[in-house]
Amino acid sequence: MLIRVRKGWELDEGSAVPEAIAFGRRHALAATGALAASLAGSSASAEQTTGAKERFPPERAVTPEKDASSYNNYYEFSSGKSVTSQAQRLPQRPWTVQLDGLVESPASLDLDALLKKVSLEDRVLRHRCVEGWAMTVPWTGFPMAELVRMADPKPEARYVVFESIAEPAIMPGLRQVWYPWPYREGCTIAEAMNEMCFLATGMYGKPVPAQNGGPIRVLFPWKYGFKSSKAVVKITFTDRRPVSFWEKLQPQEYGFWANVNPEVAHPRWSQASERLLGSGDRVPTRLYNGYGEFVAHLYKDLATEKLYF
Ligand SMILES: Nc1nc2c(c(=O)[nH]1)N[C@H]1C(S)=C(S)[C@@H](COP(=O)(O)O)O[C@H]1N2
Ligand SMILES: [Mo]
Repeated sequence: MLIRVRKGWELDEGSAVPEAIAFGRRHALAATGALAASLAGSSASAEQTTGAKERFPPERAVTPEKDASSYNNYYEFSSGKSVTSQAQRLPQRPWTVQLDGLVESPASLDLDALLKKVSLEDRVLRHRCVEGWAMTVPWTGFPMAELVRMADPKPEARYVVFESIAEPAIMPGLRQVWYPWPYREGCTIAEAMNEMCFLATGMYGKPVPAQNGGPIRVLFPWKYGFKSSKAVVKITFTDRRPVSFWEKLQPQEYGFWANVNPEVAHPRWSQASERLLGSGDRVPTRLYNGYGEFVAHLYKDLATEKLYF
């Protein structure tokens, strides 16, 4: 990406430096809301603004922050879309991410300590929910690959499992006992090492709000949104393919791979197009959510797998 910057909420007070030095022009724009405006234009204008080409061009207008942060899927709180006020009860610090399973270096990582070790970057990414809505969001975070390297998986490890926090005292959705809590998702090690697999701690130039999966969430921009686990507390390396939350519940409808493909319909609806949060416009859905150049190679030898649900 263009600029590797530490945002204010990721710094000790003692190491804070003046905004102009730490954040550069791009962040200064973000702070005034001009970043969203510039990214809403063509990638050419984003290029002029930032002085370089985006690694993952968003190719769409950035979704208004109020829409991306008020229309959420977060079943631990509710099966409705309005979870903002309830989610504020989830403390965002202290936060520990456990690395365990088939690794040489198991660890309990304090989030603030972890954020000092990784290379933070900004990415504007498209998100496609399996339900047929989509958003385009500016995130801050770091590549999952950095965490995989830290864990140092053993040769027999083949999959990575992400577990979300489950706090019954705070999360009323957990009382819906027919769901297989805690929320768990997974991928292959090759997918986790792909440059597009991201861990986000910032959104719209601020900490990721609790309702969007703060303080740390996974992003698989080329897969349906349910793969992108929120509020991750544990990352486990294993030799067995995990059965994830939605797959346990509805194996005919939600699979392990869940790559976006407009030509493979969900059993109950078409996946050919998607509705953009904010504008409400309907646009065609793209294979791998438009990120095929970065990820399609991961699947070339997996023709017998059900890659698209
Ligand atoms: N822990 C957890 N993670 C989750 C979910 C959830 O219910 N619980 N919902 C998923 C689904 S279906 C989607 S579309 C995205 C929604 O992310 P957003 O609310 O930030 O838009 O989060 C995903 N991650
Ligand atoms: Mo979703």
